[in-house]
Amino acid sequence: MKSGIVALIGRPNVGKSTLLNHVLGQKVSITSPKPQTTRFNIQAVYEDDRGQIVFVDTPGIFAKTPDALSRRINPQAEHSLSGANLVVYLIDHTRERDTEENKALGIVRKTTIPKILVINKIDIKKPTHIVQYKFMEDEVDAVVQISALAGKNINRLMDTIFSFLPEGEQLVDTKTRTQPALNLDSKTFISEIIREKAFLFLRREVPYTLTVVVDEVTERNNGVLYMKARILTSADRYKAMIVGKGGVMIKEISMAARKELETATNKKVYVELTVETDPHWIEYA
Ligand SMILES: Nc1nc2c(ncn2[C@@H]2O[C@H](COP(=O)(O)OP(=O)(O)OP(=O)(O)O)[C@@H](O)[C@H]2O)c(=O)[nH]1
Ligand SMILES: [Mg+2]
Repeated sequence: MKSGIVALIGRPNVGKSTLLNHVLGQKVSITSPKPQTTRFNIQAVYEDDRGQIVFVDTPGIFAKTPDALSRRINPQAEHSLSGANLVVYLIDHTRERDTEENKALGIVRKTTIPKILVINKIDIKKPTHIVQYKFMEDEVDAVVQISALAGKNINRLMDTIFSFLPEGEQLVDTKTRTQPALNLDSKTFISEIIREKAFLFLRREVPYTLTVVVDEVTERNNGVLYMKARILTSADRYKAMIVGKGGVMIKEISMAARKELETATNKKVYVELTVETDPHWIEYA
């Protein structure tokens, strides 16, 4: 069998997490139209009769690190490459190549492991800046055009990935772990789903001022999964926006999270969500 660790690298919003979810056929990593959705490396195991792949989804590489949160999450992508067998470098042809892209390319160039360039979002024809990315094709071992969202050419990409992986042993014993084998505990998974909904509904900078902490997950006698969580945010003005007028925003976030968590667990879910101001959350998040 073949086996190896595959790092998904690229600037924010190129579709790394969308691709991972599509490959696994299950949501393991949250996605949103806003950059910096993924904040830490997420590992998930893919298996078929060809072998086993440990995918590492990474936070998007960005050029500027203006705040403590960005400074902390930026090195994660680079770190993921240290143990990887293969890098899948994603680009978004609908956006111009910029300093951020150059930084991502710089990180990819530094590694000597095989590289696959993945041109994502080919379901979008216009706008396209694909010519700006052409030169990259000479620097990589293979190029595959895909749509992670529409599921186009994913099989071709998987074939290409397997073709570069070495023969080896199973890296993760999936029998002893829940499917899909993930490096997240259930509280972290729940907090990620809630954070995703906050990213979707809140505007401008608000998503970057918050984190989610899950305090309790209990299955009640009536079969309902009770989840108690807090959104921590850095200032009172953000708290007011997260709560919303008459509590409409927080209600919307918890309702959307509940729906998705019910689908994921196949149980009735009750989410009790509150908001707290805590300017120091970044230090211990
Ligand atoms: N049209 C189109 N949209 C896509 C495709 N892949 C991803 N997207 C969208 O692009 C946005 C960003 O996707 P993510 O998967 O969150 O991107 P990411 O690279 O993980 O972003 P970060 O975690 O912030 O680094 C989401 O709104 C996705 O729905 C695609 O193939 N086609
Ligand atoms: Mg992501």
